[in-house]
Amino acid sequence: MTMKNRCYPFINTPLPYGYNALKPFIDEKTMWLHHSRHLQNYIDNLNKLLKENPELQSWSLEELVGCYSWLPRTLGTAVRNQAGGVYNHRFFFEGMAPGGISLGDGVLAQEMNRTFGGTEGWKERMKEAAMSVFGSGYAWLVWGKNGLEIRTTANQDSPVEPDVRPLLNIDVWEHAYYLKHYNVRAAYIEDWFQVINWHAAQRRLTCGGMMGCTPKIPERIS
Ligand code: MN3
Repeated sequence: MTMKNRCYPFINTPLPYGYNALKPFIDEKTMWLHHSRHLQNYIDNLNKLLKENPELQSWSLEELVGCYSWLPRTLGTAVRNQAGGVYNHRFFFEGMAPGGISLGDGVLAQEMNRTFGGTEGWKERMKEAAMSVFGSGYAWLVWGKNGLEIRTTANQDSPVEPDVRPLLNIDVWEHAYYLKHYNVRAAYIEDWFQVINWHAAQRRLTCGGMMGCTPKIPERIS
């Protein structure tokens, strides 16, 4: 994502891979619908909201997602849902790559070993968390105050908070898997494990931000 796209008006940048590139784990039609329809809707709704609320046009996506609670309640809820939908989907798409990119042996690999006994132990815990989301939401791997943690969020909520650095997420809304995996969320989670971009997660841990290159949300926005 370019700096040009860090605040209003947001545009739907192309995926860093083709819609068919995650096959056979995630199918082309699902990726196309998910990116060009679902994410596009969130972007359009967010732009509309910001057009009506110009004081928020200089806020970055991370600021919108992390600081919505400072806004009047109705506006805050709308920002939380629409900006969250943009942030969470971009984060999800950037966290995958054709055939997956392995974890390697950097800092994140060491922390994965320390916390989960390696990626296999992590997968068990992550799968449990992703299966536990009732209805629509996400499961996340984040870097928190005490190291690596698994979290879940409902709807389009995001764990963008001071002292928390999101590293990976899996979208478990049904639209993310229903065409290929029908109602079998567990099979979709197993397939997602095959396309994780661990290089992106490592970058996010080291540098923060969605792409591993943007600053953390500030303590206070006036
Ligand atoms: Mn989705």
